[in-house]
Order: sequence, then C-alpha cells, then structure tokens
Amino acid sequence: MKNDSDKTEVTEAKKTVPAERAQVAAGLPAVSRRNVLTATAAGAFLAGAGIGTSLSPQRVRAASGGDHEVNLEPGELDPYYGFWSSGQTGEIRVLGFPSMRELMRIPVFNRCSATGWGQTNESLKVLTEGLTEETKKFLADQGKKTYDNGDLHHPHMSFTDGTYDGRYLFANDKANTRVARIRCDVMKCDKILEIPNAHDIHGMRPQKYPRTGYVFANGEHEAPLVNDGTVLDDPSQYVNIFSAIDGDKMEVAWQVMVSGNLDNTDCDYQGKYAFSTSYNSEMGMTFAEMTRNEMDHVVVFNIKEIEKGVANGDVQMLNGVPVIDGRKGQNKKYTRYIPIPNSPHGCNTAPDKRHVMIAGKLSPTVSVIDVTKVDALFEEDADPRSCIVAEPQLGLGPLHTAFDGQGNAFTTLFLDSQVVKWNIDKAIRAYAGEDVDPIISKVDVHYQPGHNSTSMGETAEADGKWLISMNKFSKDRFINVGPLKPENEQIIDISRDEMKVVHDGPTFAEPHDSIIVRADIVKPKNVWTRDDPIFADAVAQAKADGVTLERDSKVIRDGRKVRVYMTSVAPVFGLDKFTVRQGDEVTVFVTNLDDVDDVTHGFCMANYGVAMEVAPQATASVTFTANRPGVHWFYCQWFCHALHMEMRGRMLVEKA
Ligand code: CUK
Ligand code: CUA
Repeated sequence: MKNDSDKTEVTEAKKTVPAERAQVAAGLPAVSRRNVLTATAAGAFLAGAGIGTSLSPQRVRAASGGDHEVNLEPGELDPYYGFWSSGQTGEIRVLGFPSMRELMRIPVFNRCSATGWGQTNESLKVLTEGLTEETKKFLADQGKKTYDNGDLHHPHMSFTDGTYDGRYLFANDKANTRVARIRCDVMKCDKILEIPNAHDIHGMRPQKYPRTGYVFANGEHEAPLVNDGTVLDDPSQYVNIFSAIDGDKMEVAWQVMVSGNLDNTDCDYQGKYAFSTSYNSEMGMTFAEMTRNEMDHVVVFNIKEIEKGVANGDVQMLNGVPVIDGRKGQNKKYTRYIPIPNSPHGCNTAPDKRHVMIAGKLSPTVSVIDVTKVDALFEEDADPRSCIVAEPQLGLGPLHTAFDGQGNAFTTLFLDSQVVKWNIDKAIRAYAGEDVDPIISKVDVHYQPGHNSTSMGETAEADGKWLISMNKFSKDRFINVGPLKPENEQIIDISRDEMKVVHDGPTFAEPHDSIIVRADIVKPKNVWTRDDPIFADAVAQAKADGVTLERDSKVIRDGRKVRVYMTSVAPVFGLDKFTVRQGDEVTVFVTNLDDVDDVTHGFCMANYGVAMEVAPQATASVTFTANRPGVHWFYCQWFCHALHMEMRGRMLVEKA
C-alpha cells in the first residue's frame, strides 16, 4: 500500500451528487417536487451540461432566404463593430460584423506577447493601481505585481440617453473580482478596478439613462463580509455584494449586501432601478442544497433610495466603500426580491424601455418584468410578483434574450440547441388569459447556445437585422483540432419571421457575450496625440531628466538606475547602441515619431524577455535589470519598412 506519510488528505470537500441527477444519468425518470416540465428541464440541463449530449449533426433546417448579405467583398468595410468577450482568455476582441473578421485584440486581464501588455510600465500601472492594498501584498509575497489571469464574460459599451455613446467599453473579471474600462478612441484598457468586499464579479452592465454613470456589477459568490479567516464554515454569516461603480472615476460609489448568489444584471431606461438574477437563494454550499428551492429570485435595486441611504449614512464603511444592507427581510426601501422559478440566469432589458426578461435556465420560462409596475413593489404589503406581466414557456434551458426593436425577443435554449423568436405583446396577452401563442419560430443552432446578441439590441436603437448565437459546443461543425474544440458562433438573419443561420464562426476560449455596435458610433484615432494620459508618466519623467521625447535620444544615469530615451522613425532608432553596467535597472523609453497611419514600431530586447508595441506618436516604456553581461541586440519587432530588419541596435552590458 502506498502512503506518503507527510501528505494529509483533505476529505471535507465531499461532493454530493443530487439524487435527481443520479437518476437522470442512470436513465431513470427524474422525480421531483417541482412540476413535471420544470423537473424535466432541470434534469436534462444537468445531464446535458455534465455528461454532454449527442445531437444529430444534420439538424440544419432550410429556412426561407433572409434579407442581408454576410459576406463582404475584399476591401469592403463592415457596417458594425463587434466587441467580443474572450472568457478565460481575458482579452476583448474587436470584430468586423457581420463578416466576423477579427480586427483587433485588446489585452485586458491577460498578458500580450505582441504589445507588451503586462510588461510595459504604462500597462503595469493600469494592471496594478486599482488593486487593493491587501491584494498587492498577497501578490508581492508571491513575487508578482498583478494577477496573470482573468475571466472576462461581459463587454458592454457606455451609454448616453439610452444608446451607445462610443466612449468606453466596460468588462468584468469573474476570476479576480475586477472591472476594467477600455477607451474606444485608442482601443486600450485605461483602468482596472478591483472591487473590494465582493467576490468574483460576474454580471455587469452600464447605466443606460441618463448616462453611464454607474456600472453595476454582481459579486457572484458569497463569503463573510470581512473575509479574514475569522468566519469560515458558517454560511449563515456569508453575504453577496452588488456594486455600483462610478464609470467616470472608476471608483466604487456604493455597495449593497444581498441574499443569494448574484448572476446577471441589467437596468431600466429611467435611471431608477437595476435588476440582478439570483440563483441559490437557499445560500446552499453543496449542489443539492443550491437547487433545492422551487423559486429563486430577482433582486431589484432602488437606485435613488440607495443613494439617499448612502447620503444619510445608513451604511457601514468597509475598505473605503459605503455598504448598505439590502438583504432579504432587511430594509425594504433599498431592495425587493421578486420570486422567479428556479435558477434564473439572463437579465435583459428590451428596447421598448419597459420590459426586462429574466431567463429561467432550469425552468423553461422567461419571466417578463414591467418596469412601470416596479414602483408599486416598494409599497407596504405589495405582492412582489405583481410586476411580472408574462411568463411564456419557450423551451428547455433558456439562458439569454436579445431583441429586434420591433416587439420581438430572441431567447437561447441551451438544452434544445435552439434560438426561439417570440412576441412580447403576445406573451403578455397570453399571461392575461388570451388564447394566443407568443412563439413565432425556432431555429436550430450548433450547439448549446449561451448568450446571444442582436445588432444594437441592448439599446433603444435595436435595428432588427442580425443575431449572433454564441454556442458553447462546436462538436462536428469544423475539422477536428483535437480534444479541445473551439466554440461556435452563428450569425442568424432575423429580418423575417423565419430565422436563418447564415454563418458559422469558430472562436477560442470562451466568448460568453458580445455587443454589436453600429460603426458610425465608434470613432477611433489613427495616431496617438502627444498629450495622451496613458504615457503621461513617461513624459513627466523625461521632463525631469531634461529630455524632450520628440527630439532627444540619450541615456541618463541616476545611481543604479539608467533611463534610455530614444526616438523611432522608420527604419531607425535614435540610438544604435547604449552601454549599461551589469545589475543596473534599465528603463527604455521609445517615442515613435512617425505620424503616418499604421506605421507601428516595436522594441524587443533579445534574450531579455522584453518586448513592446509603439504605435504612431506614442511613447512606451519598459523596465528590466541588466543582469546579463555582453552584447545584446534590440530590434524593431513590428514590420514597419523595407529596411525593418535593419532597425536594430546594441545594448552593451559591462561586467560587474
Ligand atoms: S454568463 Cu456565460 S453564457 Cu457569464 Cu453571461 Cu450566460
Ligand atoms: Cu520599425 Cu520595424
């Protein structure tokens, strides 16, 4: 018998397989206290997600032709930008839509070998300055400046007056509890904020009206409010945290303590309420506990009342943030809990500015909240379900809903591998008792869709042209690349009642969500402006050293610190060599004086693990220790000129 004596086996994290799942796996009918349809959905969901379903590859149904062309001729420009999440890859991707041509990758929570994100001083500032002191210390103890990974689920653009304004993108990091901001004028991340007190930011949405304003962010996982090891295995003391971030300052404005895990979020078009779906209202710690109740809930946040409560000091200050108590059964001014069938997931506000769709996930329904009926929820003895005006049964595993701006909604059905198009007004009439079927049509997708997005669909300017179905499994849709398969994203023409899949697009781990933005809204620059705040620190350091970045190439020694300033103009650097001593801390600043579109240079110090991008009119800098003596070539790593290979120089490192 093998027994490594100094290893202790930890047995406390025992997994309980719920009886229902075991039965489904064994091919026995699932028995539940829930109604039969819900039970079937739940059981099938668990079996599908856990074991993997085997679907027929030939399920593409011929649909009548749509109205738009997805293929563009060479040289033709896309009418939309697609901003794509990349899940655990941690970046944002910019696509031309509907051609699905990948135009750019914007590193955010990840590292980028090409641009030097995570290595340049400019990017390290963004990656470190928003971390809490506690996290900085935790990372420093491991010899790190910042986290290396991120899990970016939800990219959303800033709004003004109910539609995209082209200023910023915001994105969450579920892995390390952060929210990032990306500047759309240069397509670079300029702020990353760690959210204190919360755990694992999942759902995230910008305020739609009057503007962004707030960015609402859900802490998904519950934990003790002060999580310092004093409270451990006592879930009765765990809470969840909803945060409102000031999107202009990138600071947490306030937080609300809530009951139940927070999943996805959206807000209204009046600036009054935000909504969060919440699974595990049971606050269970095991799988069986988490799925026990028949109803979970949506939490409604009363923004004005919360602001008043914060102003009046009805808060506790924790890590510099005012935290208000909005738990179930606490102060009913701040929050309301609307019962929703088990484990709701997606939360999507319709462009009619009135309805919010709550996808059932384990229930085959979507619950429709009428925001005009939400005021009444905050009155004494109000029925919390009185704001639900429809609850159509759409199919198995509804996850997310998108809109065409013409009164129709499109919901992904994870288990059925379908997208269902349904009419909001008909669903409301059916709920009121009228004999009318809200379902217009269904289309097969390949396979297991999560999010879907329509062109401009989460704004008041939804245009009803395109829908993308972001499918979690691609299975047989592409030639085989081994056990790890890409996801599959399918474009659907939604201009007619009958939906038509017109394009398959593989993507790598794992875009959850996307937005499709009219191209005229986004106006990126072609070259940097010299007063850009992203490299303001470099400009200030140069000034202190008496260096004019736009003119000078010189080396400044400051004790054991050496600052190397050089210009770059295709195909030469301002210095063809510089000399330092072994052990010096060297900072190289490169200023690209080319002001022609698309003439980007790079700086790579070979065998020093140092590389960065320097786009036209930008300054970029990187710091390293010159601990390898000898001759080391630096070279331009961005092909910029016919004599690009000649764009190089030497660092001479004197032996200590
Ligand atoms: S969640 Cu991924 S499919 Cu993180 Cu938006 Cu629903
Ligand atoms: Cu400069 Cu290549």
